[in-house]
Amino acid sequence: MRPKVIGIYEKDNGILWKHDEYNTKRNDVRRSRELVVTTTTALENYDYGISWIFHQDGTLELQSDLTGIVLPQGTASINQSESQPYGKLVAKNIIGVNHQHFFNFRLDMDVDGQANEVMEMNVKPLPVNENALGNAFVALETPLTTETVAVRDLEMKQSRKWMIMSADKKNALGAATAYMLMPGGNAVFLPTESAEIRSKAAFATYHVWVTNYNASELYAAGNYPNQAKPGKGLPEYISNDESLIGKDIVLWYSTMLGNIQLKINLVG
Ligand SMILES: [Cu+2]
Repeated sequence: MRPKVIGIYEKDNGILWKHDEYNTKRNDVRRSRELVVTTTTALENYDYGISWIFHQDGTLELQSDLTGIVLPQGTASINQSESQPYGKLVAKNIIGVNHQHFFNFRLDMDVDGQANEVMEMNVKPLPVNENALGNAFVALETPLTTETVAVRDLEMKQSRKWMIMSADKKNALGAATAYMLMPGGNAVFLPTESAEIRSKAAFATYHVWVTNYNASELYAAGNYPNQAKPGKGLPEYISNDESLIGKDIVLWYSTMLGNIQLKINLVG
């Protein structure tokens, strides 16, 4: 592993856009070329790849890759049929232990300047008295106005997403210029309410936090997560509940991978 090294490369990723026009029988296609900036970090048994992917349609994509070896634990078992609630047998006498990975991304947003706002979007069906055929639904927009209000979770049933918007600039159609946070796969923090890790890793107990920019607020779990007192990091950063209207804001997004080993055992 060489320190302070990043990889920068372009790659083809198939179709960026296509359309086959029924009326004119014309078929157009444009290929997608991506610029990838990547770094890899080995931490004990795991190797983590973090790649920023810059797309031609303006999308900024973050891809996290996990490789290396699983978290192993010895066991007397040599047969999967024996009870193993905390993991799955990956070889004779070895289980891959159930565990979670938490990634937090600090995104210092400046969309069309520093004066930004955050809007939460929830898609909901209209109530029955306004919805005769039952098929009407709307995207409701709710501004997240202060730091303590902007502690949020994903909600798949409402296709919840967050828009980081300019507070004063409009696009050609009169809408605020904006970037939208498009969550990928995620999970929830599994330790119970009484688990000590909740006070040390409070950032991971919610998916989204938003703070006012502060040059000293760099780490979701605080500067010294292992030996610090509880409540450092994001809970401390939002404790003064600053306004998020027209501010230089920082968006913090936590994503969790639950590793439960799924494996076809081909060992003879
Ligand atoms: Cu893992």
